[in-house]
Amino acid sequence: MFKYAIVRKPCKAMIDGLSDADLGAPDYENALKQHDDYIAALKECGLEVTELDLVEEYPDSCFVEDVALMTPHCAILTNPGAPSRRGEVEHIAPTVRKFYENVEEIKSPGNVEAGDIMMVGDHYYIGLSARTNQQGADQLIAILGKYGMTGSVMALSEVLHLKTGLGYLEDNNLLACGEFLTKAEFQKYNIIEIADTESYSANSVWINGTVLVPKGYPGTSDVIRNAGYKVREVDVSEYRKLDGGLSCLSLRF
Ligand code: CIR
Repeated sequence: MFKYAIVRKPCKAMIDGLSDADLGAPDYENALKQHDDYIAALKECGLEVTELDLVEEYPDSCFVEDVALMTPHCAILTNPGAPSRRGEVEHIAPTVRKFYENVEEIKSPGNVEAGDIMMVGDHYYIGLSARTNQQGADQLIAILGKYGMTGSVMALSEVLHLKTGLGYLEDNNLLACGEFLTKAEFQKYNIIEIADTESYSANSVWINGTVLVPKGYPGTSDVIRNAGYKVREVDVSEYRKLDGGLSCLSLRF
């Protein structure tokens, strides 16, 4: 069960955020509305939400998931592979330290963005991507080991972050699409296949029995409902324009 969430209000400069999506610039006013509804959804799932002020100098700073990994035993401040995002870490650190006594750090030349990390119980899958490198993964696995947890790495070829194409729904159920459907490591899970046409929604988020699903992907909502979950749709279309998924907009712990 998760108790808390941390989010950061998007800044106006988000229109200059990193993106390969080719969907145009986000509409700031609409992004703010969507962010409010995202927060409402987190609260409906029973989370106590800490809402951080916007940080204008970092266009991608609303994607807080990438800058810290919150585990049951420690928090780990990451070191983003995207140079324009590195400074976001010092802005999240004081809030992370309020919640955790044990705070660890990934250090250069290691890079990690936590959108590349998927938690399954005490195990953490780490995607090696343009943003997360082997040194970063090695540091992370050593830190996890110190606290009795484990990690393993996985190469990514098609997606930005590991969780761009995956979502663990607990109870052995794994949402997956594209390159992840056939990964040997995942065959022990009950794979719920997401159609290529709805691949963006593979990044759906389990929170205390409810699954937050991006709005506009009816096939995914149906398949998750059929698996026995309550579904709460959240419109995050403005964030999709920046390659951001549902999970990226919060830290949940
Ligand atoms: C970036 O490219 O870093 C941001 N525009 C989007 C980050 C999305 N985060 C995530 O998938 N965990």
